[in-house]
Amino acid sequence: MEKLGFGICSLTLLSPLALFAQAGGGAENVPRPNVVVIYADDLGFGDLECYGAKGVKTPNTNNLAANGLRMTNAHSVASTSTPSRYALLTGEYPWRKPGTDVAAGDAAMIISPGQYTVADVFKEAGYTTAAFGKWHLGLGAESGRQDWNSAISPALSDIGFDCSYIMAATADRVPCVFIENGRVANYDSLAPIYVSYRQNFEGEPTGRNNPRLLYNLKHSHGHDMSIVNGIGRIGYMKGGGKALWKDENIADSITAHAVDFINANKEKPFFIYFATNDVHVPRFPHERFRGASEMGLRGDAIAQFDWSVGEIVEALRSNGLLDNTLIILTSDNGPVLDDGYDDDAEELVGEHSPTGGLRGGKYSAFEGGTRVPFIVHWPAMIKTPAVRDGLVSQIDFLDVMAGIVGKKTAPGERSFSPDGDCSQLDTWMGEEGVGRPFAVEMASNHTLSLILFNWKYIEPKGGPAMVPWGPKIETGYSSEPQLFKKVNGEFDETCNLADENPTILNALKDLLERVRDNRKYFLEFQ
Ligand code: NG6
Ligand code: CA
Repeated sequence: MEKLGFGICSLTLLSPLALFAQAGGGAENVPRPNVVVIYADDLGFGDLECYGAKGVKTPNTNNLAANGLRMTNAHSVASTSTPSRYALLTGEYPWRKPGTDVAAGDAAMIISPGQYTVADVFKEAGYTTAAFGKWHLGLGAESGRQDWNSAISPALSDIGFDCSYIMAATADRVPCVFIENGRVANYDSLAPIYVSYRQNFEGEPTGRNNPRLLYNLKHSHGHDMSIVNGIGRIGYMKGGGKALWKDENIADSITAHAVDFINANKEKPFFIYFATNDVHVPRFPHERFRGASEMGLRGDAIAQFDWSVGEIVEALRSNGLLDNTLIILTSDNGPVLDDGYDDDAEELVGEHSPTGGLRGGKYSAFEGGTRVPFIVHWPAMIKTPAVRDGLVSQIDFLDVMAGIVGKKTAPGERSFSPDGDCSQLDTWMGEEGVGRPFAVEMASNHTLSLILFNWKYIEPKGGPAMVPWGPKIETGYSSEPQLFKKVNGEFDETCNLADENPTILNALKDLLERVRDNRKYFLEFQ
C-alpha cells in the first residue's frame, strides 16, 4: 500500500503568502502591468505547436511560450465553457452555484451584479477593463425575456467591465449578433431581433426542414434550428439584418475591437478579457486561413486563433506596452473533434493529438477534459523563460490578479474569492515547485475529480462511458470510485488503483468532501 507523502503536503500548505505578493505584487519594482487574458475555446492541451501540435503552425503563441512560462500542468475548472468561465471570473467553483451549466443564448446573467469579479479587482485598482469575444455567461435579468432591440440589463458593465463587445453565448447559439456595451452592435432597425429557445418563428427556415439552405456548413448532430449565414444553430431567431455576424469574420471583428481598445487606452493600465470563438464549432475561419493547416477547418481555426494572438501582441508592441503587459493564454476546456458540424475534424486530424495524448476530451472527467495550455508572458517580470509542471488551476485567477495589482489580504485570509488561493501567485510567476497542492475539476455531468500531487480521484457518479450525443469522447464516468497515479509524470488513467489503495482513496475522497462542503482542510493535513 502506498503513502501520500503528507510531508511535502504540509510544507506547501504552510507556505506563507506568496513572496511576490508580500513585495507588493511587483508594484514596487515595476509599474503595474496591463493584463490581457487570452481565453481560447475548446483548445486542447496538445493543440498548439509549442505543446506538440502536428499539422498546424502557431508561431505567435510559440513566441509567447518561448519568452515566458509554458505550464504543463494547468487546469480549467470544468470541461465545458460556462462553468469554466464562471470560475475564472469569480473564483467560485461552478458546482456551488446552480445554473452554471452550458448556457443557452437567452440565459439571464449568471454572475450576479453583486458578485466580486476579476474585473472588479482591476477596476478597484484604477484599471480600464474590457471584454471581447465569447461571453456565454448570460445577459439580462430573466432568461428568455431579454429585449434584444434595446439596452439589455444587467450586462457586463454591472460586473466590472467598462466596455465590452461580445457574443451572448457561442457561435452555434442564437442570437448571432455582437452585443456592444449592452446593446446589439450595428443594430438594424429594419430587422428587429426575436429569440426563442422553445419554438421557431413562423415562416423562418430551419436546418432540420431546409437542409439545402445550409450552404456554408452542415450539422452532424444538433444545430438544426435557425439558419444564419448558411449554418444551422441551436435556438431560434428572427431578424438581425445587417447586425448578423458572418462566421468567417468573427476573429477579425473581435481582434479589431481589442486592438482599437489597446490603441485608445495606452496611457493608463488596462485589463482585457479576450475570449476567442476559435476553436469552437461552427469552425468557419476566414478564407485567408483556409488550408493554413493540414487538418481542415479545425486546424485552420487554430491558425486563425494564433493570428489573433499575434495581432494583440503586435498592438501591445507598437504602443511600447509589451514589456509591461502580463499576457495569460489558456483555454476553457479540452478539445473535441466532431462537436456537431460536418467539418471533417475527425477525418483530417492525422497524426495530431488534440489532447496531447491525454485520455478523454471536452465534457470528460479524464485529464483531456480540463488540462489546458497555459502560457504566461510578462517580459518586465518574467526574465527567464521556463517550462513549469507545478499544478495550476484557473480557480485562482481572480486571487492571483489581486496579487498582481498589489491587493493585500487581511491577516489569516487566503483569498479574495470564495475558492481561489492568492498564495499561487508565485507559481503563476514561474517559481519552481509543486504549485497548488490540489485541484478540483468538474465534468459535464457534474462528476468531480480531485488531483492531489501524484494522485487523481474521480468520484463515483455513474453515467455513460462515452459522450452519448455525438462527440466520440470517453467521459471517465463510473459508478465505482477511480484512483489514478502518475507514471512518468502523467496520470495513467487506464489503471484504476482504488481497490489497492484504500487509504489514499479515502484521503482524496475526504478532501474532496471537505472542499465541497467548504469545511477546513488545511489543518487536517498539517
Ligand atoms: C453542446 C453542443 C456543442 C457545444 C457545447 C457547448 C449540441 C449537439 N452540442 O450542447 O456543439 O456548443 O454544447 O460547448 O448542441 S462549450 O464549449 O461552449 O461548453
Ligand atoms: Ca469551450
